[in-house]
Amino acid sequence: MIRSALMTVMTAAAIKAGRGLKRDFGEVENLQVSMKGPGDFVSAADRKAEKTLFEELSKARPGYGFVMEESGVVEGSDKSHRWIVDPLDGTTNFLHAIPVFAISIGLERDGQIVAGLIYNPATEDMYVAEKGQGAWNNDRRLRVSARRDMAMALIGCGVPHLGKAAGHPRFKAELAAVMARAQNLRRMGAASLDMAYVAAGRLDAYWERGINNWDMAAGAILVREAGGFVTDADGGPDYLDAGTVCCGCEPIHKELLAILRVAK
Ligand code: LIP
Repeated sequence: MIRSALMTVMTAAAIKAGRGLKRDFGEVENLQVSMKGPGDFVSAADRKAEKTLFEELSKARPGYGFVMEESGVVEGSDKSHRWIVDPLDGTTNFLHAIPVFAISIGLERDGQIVAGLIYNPATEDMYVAEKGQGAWNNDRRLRVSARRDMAMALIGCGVPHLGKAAGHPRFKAELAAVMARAQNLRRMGAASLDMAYVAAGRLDAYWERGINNWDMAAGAILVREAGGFVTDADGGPDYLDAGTVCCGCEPIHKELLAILRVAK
């Protein structure tokens, strides 16, 4: 377990915001059958969680900047630090009352992610990592998978939704190529949890295109502190800016990149 002042701050903020999300998630299950549906309700839940996170983190670390999914960029007086926050990652799962969603908080210091937290309030699953202090799931130390054989590997992925039809041809080519080599694939619907599962060794690797820095920031340090590798989906280092990610244990990450590179 990480017992730093920083992780205490991040954990307290996530748990406070998570209480509201957990309550709203219970409501969403009732709204599934209503004509209006839960759309607006989920947007309100998302914004409420973000407001709580902003207030709690600002109180504890005044001056830090923010990059947030709903409210965008808030410049801080401390130009070295910024929080990269997704208050509700896995929005579509939440909307459909599927308990696979998370609060994701990353802390960037001088351009490097130095701490991350991913919390699923529906399952009380808390994943934390801090530079040099390892990656943890509640009080279990995390290590990436030891698998070396792609034919035995379980690979996470992200399916572009209907509104991202431009990405469908490339994804279909990549999916076909990976299906021909990996044991199987999984589509969880929340990038942060996909990366937490890679850090926990449950997934051997994961890739996705068309996601945001707030989806990846916390997951990236979790994977690295668990002994894994993180690049963009083309093998480059600037995944947060590229909006794509490929991560995993070293041999499977390397082989997955090679498969994606030639997928046409
Ligand atoms: C989601 C990601 C997911 C991706 C979805 C969406 P959101 O983030 O976690 O991996 O496939 O398109 O971007 O929108 O739920 O915060």
